[in-house]
Amino acid sequence: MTDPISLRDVKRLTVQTFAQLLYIMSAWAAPSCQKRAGNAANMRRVAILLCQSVRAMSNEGNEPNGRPEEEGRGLALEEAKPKLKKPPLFKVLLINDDYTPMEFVVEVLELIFAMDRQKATRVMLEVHTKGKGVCGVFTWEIAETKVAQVTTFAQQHQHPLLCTLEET
Ligand code: TYC
Repeated sequence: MTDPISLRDVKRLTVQTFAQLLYIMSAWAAPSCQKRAGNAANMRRVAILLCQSVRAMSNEGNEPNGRPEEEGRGLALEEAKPKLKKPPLFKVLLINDDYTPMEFVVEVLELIFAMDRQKATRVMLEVHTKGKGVCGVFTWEIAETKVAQVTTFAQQHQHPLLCTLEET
């Protein structure tokens, strides 16, 4: 007759199944998106930790001669090296127009892009003469916030100032 299944076996199998599911699911987290790739790496790390605890659980039942009860039955996984990728960067650009006062543009550059008056004047004149100019380079969330701040501030003052972003 086969041995009855112990509570420890049930626990171990549950954790092992969960770890395997987690590992499989981590492959679905599309690596095209940086945030999700980070989540996938975390899921894999958790799955590996769970597998290690499953192995530890199996070893709790070692025979007196030191032979593990379940040698080789766990998932054979190696710790994945964390793949760190630099985030994509975005240029925030000001676009020239004929109506926004120069002084207002300088103020925007001082207020929203933390430039001193000298630098703000230089950037404003560059936009004025070349048609567009870079106010700064940021990660996506920050760049998007800066564009929104400039747009709202310009609208509040009824100026047609345009601000956009461009991937570097
Ligand atoms: N061309 C504008 C003027 O002569 C000044 C200006 C500069 C407007 C930069 C927009 O992004 C801009 N008043």
